[in-house]
Amino acid sequence: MTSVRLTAAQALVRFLGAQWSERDGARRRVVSGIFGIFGHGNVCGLGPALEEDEGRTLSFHQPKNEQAMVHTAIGYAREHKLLSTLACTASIGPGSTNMLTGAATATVNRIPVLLLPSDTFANRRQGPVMQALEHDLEGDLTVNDAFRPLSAFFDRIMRPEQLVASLPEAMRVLLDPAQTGAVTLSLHQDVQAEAYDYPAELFEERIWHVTRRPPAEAELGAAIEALRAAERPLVIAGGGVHYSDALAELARLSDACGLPGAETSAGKGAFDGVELAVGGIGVTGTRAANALAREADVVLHVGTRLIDLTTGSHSLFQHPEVRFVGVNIRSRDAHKLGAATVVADAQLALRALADGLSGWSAPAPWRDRALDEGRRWMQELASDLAPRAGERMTQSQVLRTLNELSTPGDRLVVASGTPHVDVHKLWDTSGSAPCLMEVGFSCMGGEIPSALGVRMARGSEGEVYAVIGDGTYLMGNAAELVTARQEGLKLTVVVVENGGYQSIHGLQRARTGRSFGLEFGVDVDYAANARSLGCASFVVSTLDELRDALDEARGETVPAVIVARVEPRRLMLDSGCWWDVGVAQVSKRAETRELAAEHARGRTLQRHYG
Ligand SMILES: Cc1ncc(C[n+]2csc(CCOP(=O)(O)OP(=O)(O)O)c2C)c(N)n1
Ligand SMILES: [Mg+2]
Repeated sequence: MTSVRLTAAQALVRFLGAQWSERDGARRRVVSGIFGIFGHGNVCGLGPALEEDEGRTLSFHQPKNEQAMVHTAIGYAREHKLLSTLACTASIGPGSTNMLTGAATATVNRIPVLLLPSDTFANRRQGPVMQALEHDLEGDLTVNDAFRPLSAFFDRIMRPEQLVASLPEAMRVLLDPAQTGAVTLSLHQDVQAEAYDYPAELFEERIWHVTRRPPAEAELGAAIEALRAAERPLVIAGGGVHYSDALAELARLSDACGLPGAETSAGKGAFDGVELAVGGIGVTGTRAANALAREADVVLHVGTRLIDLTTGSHSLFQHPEVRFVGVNIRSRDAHKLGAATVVADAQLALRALADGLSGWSAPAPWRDRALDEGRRWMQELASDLAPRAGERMTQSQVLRTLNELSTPGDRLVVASGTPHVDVHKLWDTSGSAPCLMEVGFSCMGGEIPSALGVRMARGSEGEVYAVIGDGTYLMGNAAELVTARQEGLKLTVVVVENGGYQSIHGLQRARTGRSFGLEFGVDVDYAANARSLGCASFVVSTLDELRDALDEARGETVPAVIVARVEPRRLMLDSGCWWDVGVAQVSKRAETRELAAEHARGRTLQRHYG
């Protein structure tokens, strides 16, 4: 057996450069680049290995914050439909723990990212090193153990030869759509630099075939039977439909069988161009989708993990005999709501369902109902979007304008605050930009770095927009605009200035009747801040100014930031879907007690679906 003498870090870099994914005949690098901030934990171990990587198989990029680089990897992986991602290296201690929120975002949303936190010395000759945890009971515990519950796969590399077993396992998990998430290899700083005679085969090119799991006949039969019995069927499409590239199959099923279709946040755009599309579902969805959901007797959920925003905290489906059919590559998700399950790739499962349902269609009155509800929602939306006397422009008008001026080659990234709520309700993807919504973790600060990842994946094509609130701008990761400049990557960020954490403020006022701790009360010059980071910046207070700014921003080569000053407390029309939050059972204030009691009455809608 031939061997190659390398440090663990060199072996890691060489291995990653030889890994490819393949699906439907298209090959991509599993990990095509690495983001990193060096500290003493990785600067002399992984650092030289990257610098000396002669083939430059891994491009190196320097972010400004470790959490941000994980979000960048998430955006990159989503744009590549989870078939390619980025690695992230951080120094021991705070550099590594800064990645925890990113790890959680990736794993909660089932998005592959490769995390390489640095760790203490495996040999422990130094005594407690700076940043060691020194746990009283567990001598081998370090702060990096916090990654364990947040990772789809975790391994601590305590000897260089462990990589021979660990690296292929890391690749397997990254590319398994039923298991993927943050894959974390915690690298002791001494081990990174230690040499070993690695088997040469480890570095041979390897193609990881990402196969599509076909549906099992028995599951398919039961699902078809359940759907054929439906009088009021509804389909809910989640992010899995996008990752599986199953939009055409979904459209064919819906069109052929007259199935109304609703989208989760991650599934936004899944029913693009479909006649019976009724938009977003759940708490942030449309009244049309929610009206149908309340009466649906069979709900087919595809590629969704059915979080509370989607199901209205298990209150949305009110038909007394409602049944569910779950299509998902993850068995756990397929089984949710007591569904008849089809554990399979969405594209194959939807194709098989359409074949099996051939000749059957949902009753005409229900199809007409979907069209009526859709029309009514459009009217309600139009009147909600109309200017009101005495009001400044609203966030929803800003989004509608951006929607009108965007093209299918553009991308929109949203994750938190009212931007994600409003985009789910009003953004029309047909003829406009597809949306990447991260609402599974809804991480404030994920947007700009994630948009950067989308831009890296797309090259120079189109515009990549991130729409964020002012609170999100202040919370952090706006410094990634500097990274964008360094990398020559163009982004346009729309910062909606409403003077506070207004989404939560709206919730607070609705559930407690109070206003406490959520508005800023100071002015901030966001445009000047963005300029200081080297961005082109604009401040707009009218929709005409916004149109001009968007036009100018398109022509910019540096990142652009558009600050939109909107009516501060104006929220969009509600979705008609109840949502459970913990409300106070005791309060000194009568209004809070009344609102809490009203909220608690909503709990009578909650059901156990099996
Ligand atoms: C990292 C993080 N912290 C806290 C929250 C809870 N949260 C959700 S929205 C929000 C306020 C967002 O404020 P802003 O970005 O100004 O948007 P707005 O609500 O005003 O539209 C908060 C605090 C979160 N989602 N993410
Ligand atoms: Mg705000």
